[in-house]
Amino acid sequence: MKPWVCILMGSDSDASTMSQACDALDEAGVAYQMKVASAHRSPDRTKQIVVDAERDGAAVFIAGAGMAAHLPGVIASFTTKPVIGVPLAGSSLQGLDALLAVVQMPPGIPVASVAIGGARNAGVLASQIVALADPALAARLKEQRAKMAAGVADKSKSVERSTR
Ligand code: RP5
Repeated sequence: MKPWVCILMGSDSDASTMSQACDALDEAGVAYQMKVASAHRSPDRTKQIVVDAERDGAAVFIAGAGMAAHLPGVIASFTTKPVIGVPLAGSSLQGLDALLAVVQMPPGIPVASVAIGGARNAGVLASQIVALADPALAARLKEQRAKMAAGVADKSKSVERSTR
């Protein structure tokens, strides 16, 4: 069974940000599924999806939520696979509420957090975790880094100025 990444989000209103995780996984060639499951509004559905996903070979979970963002922590309570939380801005606190909810996990049930709205990095990090057991994927990720480095030099050319 080829490892894949299970992406969950608290609401369909999170989809435009969370799809950036899919973009990163597409670029890396890592399989995924993305669904809505709320820690508060549909706790039974959330548990079932996590249990089924782990049984079916999910290697990493990515969970995005805003406000009282308990979804990543609840997922982590149902699995020992790594869980990456994506705190989302969607309230008057602009994601700070979600960030604190995601990172302040009790000892023994960790959730790794990316930045507020950092779904792309969640996809990259999940790819790196899957690559631990996949040398071909690890090589592709190294190629992506090399392209990124070349891109910085290109961007510099368009803004470089000098008086010497
Ligand atoms: C959270 O509440 C969701 O993750 C979303 O970010 C936020 C608002 O949800 P909706 O009211 O848009 O469904 O659970």
